[in-house]
Amino acid sequence: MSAQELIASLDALGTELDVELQPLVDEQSIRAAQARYLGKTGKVSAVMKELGRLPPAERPLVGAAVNRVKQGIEDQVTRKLAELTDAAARLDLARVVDVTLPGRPVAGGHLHLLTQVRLEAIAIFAELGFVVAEGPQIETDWHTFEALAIPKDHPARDMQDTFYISSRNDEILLRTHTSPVQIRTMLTTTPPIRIIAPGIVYRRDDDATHSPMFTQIEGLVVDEGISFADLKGVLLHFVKRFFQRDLAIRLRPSYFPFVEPGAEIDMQCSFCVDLPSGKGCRLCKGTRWIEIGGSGMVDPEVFGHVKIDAEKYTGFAFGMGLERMAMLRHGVTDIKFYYEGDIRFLEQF
Ligand code: 2NM
Repeated sequence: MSAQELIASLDALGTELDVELQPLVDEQSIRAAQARYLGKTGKVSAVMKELGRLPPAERPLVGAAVNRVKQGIEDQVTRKLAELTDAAARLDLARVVDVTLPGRPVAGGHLHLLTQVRLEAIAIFAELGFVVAEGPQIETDWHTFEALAIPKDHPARDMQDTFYISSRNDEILLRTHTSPVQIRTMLTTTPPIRIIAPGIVYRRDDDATHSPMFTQIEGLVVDEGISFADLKGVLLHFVKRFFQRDLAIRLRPSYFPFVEPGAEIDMQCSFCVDLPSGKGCRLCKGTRWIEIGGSGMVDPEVFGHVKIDAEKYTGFAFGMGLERMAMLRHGVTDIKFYYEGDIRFLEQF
């Protein structure tokens, strides 16, 4: 064979091996194929034996081709073995991981109990035609106290009860109720007004039943001919809808500087209403009534501050604590549970 013919037959070996390797699926047979080409009695060695018959000048050319083809064969075998390990690894994985099993469920989040209760309360009042009003949590003394006819020496204004933002003046504070929202609405809106003001308020209070930060929902209606009967009708409807049963309410005379007359709102104790007449329960301290908020007819002095004609308009207002409402609805025993963020508490609702 000429040098040219030898090089051509060497090059053909690469393609030949490719065809041989294709169907092989185990290392042993791949190694055997490798030996058939590169082994002592292999196809490459056979070509090399021909080398001696060539004129010395042509031998280096064919020698270089032998080395190139040998390297090529090594590479083909290495690649084939790598493919095999890859496939084996995938097969192994498929054996230990059952891909048909359902996935691990991701725990879905939900709204905080207080947010749920707030939205439910808003929805009930919305059915009655109320719209939500909001305002800043950092307020002025005027919107929080002065406009509500709360006198300068009233205990609510005391440093003991109110968080003031600056120690040098008493003008800027954290609102202690959401009533400044009603004041702001009355300043910018002409009656009829029908608003509900839910939101966070702050007081210097911290014990088992009081948190320095809590949530209120207040309501305000101002129009011609609004009466105390309208107030009672709205509150009764709210309590029945919120607690989903036919509970009675009573309005117990009480004093707030910004309403006249003013009343505390009591509802029948939902925990012992079904017990045969008698002693009541721990929650209502045996009275069978539970206080849920305050209310009253807006004092004409408040209308004066917000330039609403008290000769033409009357109005009622009320306020309730949402933490307490949620406690009564869901049997929560300590106000601190709302704010600790303990998932074991939160996920129950
Ligand atoms: C309460 C109880 C009674 C109230 C009054 C007003 C306003 F701005 F119209 F005068 N807003 N909220 C009010 C009245 C709030 O919460 C215990």
